[in-house]
Amino acid sequence: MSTEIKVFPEGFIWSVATSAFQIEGAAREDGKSLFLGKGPSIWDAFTHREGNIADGSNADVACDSYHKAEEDIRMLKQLGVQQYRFSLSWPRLLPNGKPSEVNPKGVEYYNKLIDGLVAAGIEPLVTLYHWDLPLALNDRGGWLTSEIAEWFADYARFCFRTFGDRVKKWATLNEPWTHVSCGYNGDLWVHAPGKFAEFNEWVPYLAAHNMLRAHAKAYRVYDKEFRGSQAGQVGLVNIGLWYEPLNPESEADKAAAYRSIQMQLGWFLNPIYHPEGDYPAIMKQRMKENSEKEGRVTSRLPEFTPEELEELKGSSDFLGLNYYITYLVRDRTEEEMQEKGIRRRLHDAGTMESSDPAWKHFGPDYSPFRSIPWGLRRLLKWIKEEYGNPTVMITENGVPQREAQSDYDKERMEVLSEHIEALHEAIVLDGCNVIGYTVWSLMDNYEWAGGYELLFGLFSVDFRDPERKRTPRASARWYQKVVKTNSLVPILGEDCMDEEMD
Ligand code: PNW
Repeated sequence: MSTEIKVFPEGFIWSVATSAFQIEGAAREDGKSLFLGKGPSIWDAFTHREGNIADGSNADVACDSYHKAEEDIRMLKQLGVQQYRFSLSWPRLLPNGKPSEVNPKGVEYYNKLIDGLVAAGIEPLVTLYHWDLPLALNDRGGWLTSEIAEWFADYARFCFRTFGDRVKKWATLNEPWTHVSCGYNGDLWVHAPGKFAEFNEWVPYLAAHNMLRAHAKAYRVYDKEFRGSQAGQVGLVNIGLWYEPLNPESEADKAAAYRSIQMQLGWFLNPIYHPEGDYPAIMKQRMKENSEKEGRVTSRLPEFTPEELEELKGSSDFLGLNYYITYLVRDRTEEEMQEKGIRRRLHDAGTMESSDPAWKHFGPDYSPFRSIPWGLRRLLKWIKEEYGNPTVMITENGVPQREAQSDYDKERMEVLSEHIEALHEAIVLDGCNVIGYTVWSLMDNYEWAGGYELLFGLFSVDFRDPERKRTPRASARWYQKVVKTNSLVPILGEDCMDEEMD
């Protein structure tokens, strides 16, 4: 790292993130059977089915944040962050997914949290959907039914109406790419709803299609019914993987990297951010050719109607970007295309992905997490060039550790530092329009299929303690200084653990 002090532009937003299912617990609170309390989500069902979660755990209690709003706010105040990104649990608010039944206790909990944040001067960035679909809606087809766009728009309207007087930043969906790739295909991890793997040629594309339609509808609801009175912003959050050609001299590998990016991030951004709209041309072409080769008469990639294309275009006031990893990618030869059991994504893009063994790896063997900070800079530059330098908020970036590792989390400070430095370069040297940065996560929480094996918190949580005691790690103390000085400060020595965090 260079020694020059990296100061961020005035007004830069420092933030931390969580999501409802991963922290709240209280999975069956307030009388579910009468539909007066929280309804079950696809993740409640999934985690209670054997064999789905690495450590066999569930999130019935998780961080117990449903009962600890004050404590969570206290931690945020300690960090001094300007923004807190969290999500609303759709089934907690609307137990059967529809606004015809509202759970008043759920509304109460989020009111308390939002009021507390506003009183503390911390701006809420609220994600409407972070993967916890009401089970009742999944039973009627979930993301595979076209009706869900309306169901989601109704839920969004309910949230804008209920909380929009105080919430001025909304993200409709968290990472549709991950939700459909893992939830409907078992790529990377197997996630909820998780039983469609046998139809994985087309199911993820249909789910993604409906997620995009749902996003656009919710955005237009805000436009028409709330923007005038509430004057907030609505965006969506995507995960961006960066793809570097394995052999930078090879035209075939460069083309493979281009296809990979367009068929991952472009899949979700092109319809919204590209002046031409719709799915990326290269993706439509690949999907059509693949489908023809398979003897199909229509492409596995669904088509938008002209109205939907219009509704999607420009339907985002800011782009939430999550960044974790980069892959090396090369072209897949014709022979390699014939292999059995190729991952769907790689088959459809015609690519082979790998990692450089020199990249630092975190967590158990199955974990994809590695440190490639320069990938973030290249990704941001690509977004700037491809979509005309839109407003970007980094809505997640983080480093996992195993439970046994100490609260002096030197590695997390180092790796976050390197990413913040790359981000600074993207802003100052490349002119990327990035307005803020968010650490995943405020505290250790339920890491989906990884259970409690991968812990991302600036605060550790003792999951064996009924009180779920939270303790600031060194990285919390360090991030507090970054936020306070609006600059990248050196990581802290072990003696920082001797003092109380102020
Ligand atoms: C995010 N990848 O998912 C999610 O938004 C969080 O809920 C989650 O806890 C966090 O990251 C850590 O896993 C990811 O391809 C999706 O590398 C995909 C990747 C990483 C994270």
